[in-house]
Amino acid sequence: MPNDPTDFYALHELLSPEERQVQETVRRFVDEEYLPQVRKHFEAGTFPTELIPELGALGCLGPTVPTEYGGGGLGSVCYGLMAQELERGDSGLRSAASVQSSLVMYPILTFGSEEQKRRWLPEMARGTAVGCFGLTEPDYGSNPGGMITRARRERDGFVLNGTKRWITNGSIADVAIVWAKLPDEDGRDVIRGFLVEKEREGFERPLMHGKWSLRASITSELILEDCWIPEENLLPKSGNLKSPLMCLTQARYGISWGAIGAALACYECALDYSKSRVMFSRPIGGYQLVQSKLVGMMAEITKAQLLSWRLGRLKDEGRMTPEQVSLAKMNNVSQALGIARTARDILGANGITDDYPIMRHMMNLETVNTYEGTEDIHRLTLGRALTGLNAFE
Ligand code: TGC
Ligand code: FAD
Repeated sequence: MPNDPTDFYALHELLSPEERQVQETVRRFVDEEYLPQVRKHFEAGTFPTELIPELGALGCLGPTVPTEYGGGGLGSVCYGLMAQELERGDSGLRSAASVQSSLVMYPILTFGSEEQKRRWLPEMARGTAVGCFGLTEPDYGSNPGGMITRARRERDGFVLNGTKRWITNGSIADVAIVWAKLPDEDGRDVIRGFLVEKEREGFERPLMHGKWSLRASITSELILEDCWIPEENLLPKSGNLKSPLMCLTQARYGISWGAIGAALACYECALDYSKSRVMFSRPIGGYQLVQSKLVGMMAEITKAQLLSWRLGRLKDEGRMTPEQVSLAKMNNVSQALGIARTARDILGANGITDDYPIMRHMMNLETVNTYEGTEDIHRLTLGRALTGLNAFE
């Protein structure tokens, strides 16, 4: 075989020794520690919380955060490869790590005070504290700028009221970053980020039930009813919708890599199966139609790998744009979902069982295609960039 079917363009040659080592280490952890238990958790609708400190020890929590705050001080391709390997296990595992790294540690690092950074970042990097990110509301998903959650100034602090929904890690988080509207000195509403610790009065975090997707992940509501927090819990440098959107750009970058992991798991499974499953006179992989499907999967994985790798290099050079991230998130997740469906087809009836990981990945990818900006939202973001005409108004 002249080419590795999972790395057709020899991408590993574009990685540094450190990047390769990070990838191998996380891959081993997923194979040895996570995959043996994922079926149990997916069936029960639970997340293996005891693995969170292990993710910390592996460096998967805040890998790009500077070492002075307990982070890994690594580059963006390392972060991407971690996301890829975690999601090869399950999107729920990658979600737990990417929320912590990109949606909680990143805003604390970027918009937080020195005290907030020292208080939370080292513990979060170790996985001894967990965070969540509350932006979406029941009536404001794709359009978070319309959020209803509000803060008002009271008793040297703020009183928060509102409901956030679909919040990953909400029920297990020690602290939530809650985005809410606060009037400025001129009475104009400005979206600000607030740190709300789990024990605050007036703060409930009920678990959401009934998901067919991302079952091995905690998803919760955050309910704030006259919840008072002190002045020092405001993220002082946050301001306007741009702040949470900047966080989303970080997370979407990681998701573009993560989706490749899920796609690889499905594709490798289908490729193996096609060589051993005999129907009519030969292994089904010997039929032209099946080969065409396998080649289509491999081609899309190869393109996705190159997109994310290039994006990572641009990110480290400080040249990555949100629109480039939209393209990679939209393309890679949508292609991964298509690959999962095709892989399921190649396995026939066996493909719908939990003896194989495909259906689990397929169901997960339905969420991944929706959260962090739906496929439509990224398409419209790109359409706006190309034409200069804003479809969101
Ligand atoms: P718009 O006028 O476009 O933007 C307002 C300001 O923000 C800037 N901006 C961005 N900055 C950084 N990164 C981005 N991706 C940015 N997008 C926009 C923009 O330049 C502007 O700046 P300024 O200086 O002019 O003020 O705002 P809009 O209201 O028109 O909304 C645009 C839209 C629809 C693209 C945005 O609202 C959007 O992205 N909607 C999708 C919502 C979303 O993705 N929610 C995700 C929730 S979190 C989640 O799903 C976590 S899942 C985690 C897991 O389990 O892994
Ligand atoms: P809607 O915005 O109601 O969209 C419904 C449909 O309408 C979609 O197809 C969409 O593309 C389409 N649509 C919307 N507007 C337009 C338009 N202008 N033009 C064309 N089509 C349009 N959020 C958080 O804040 N934190 C989290 O940790 C988090 N974790 C999540 C975990 C899970 C398991 C899930 C499922 C979601 C999570 N989310 C989280 C929420 C997620 O970000 C939202 O679901 C997502 O942004 C879409 O919002 P919505 O579900 O309200 O869909």
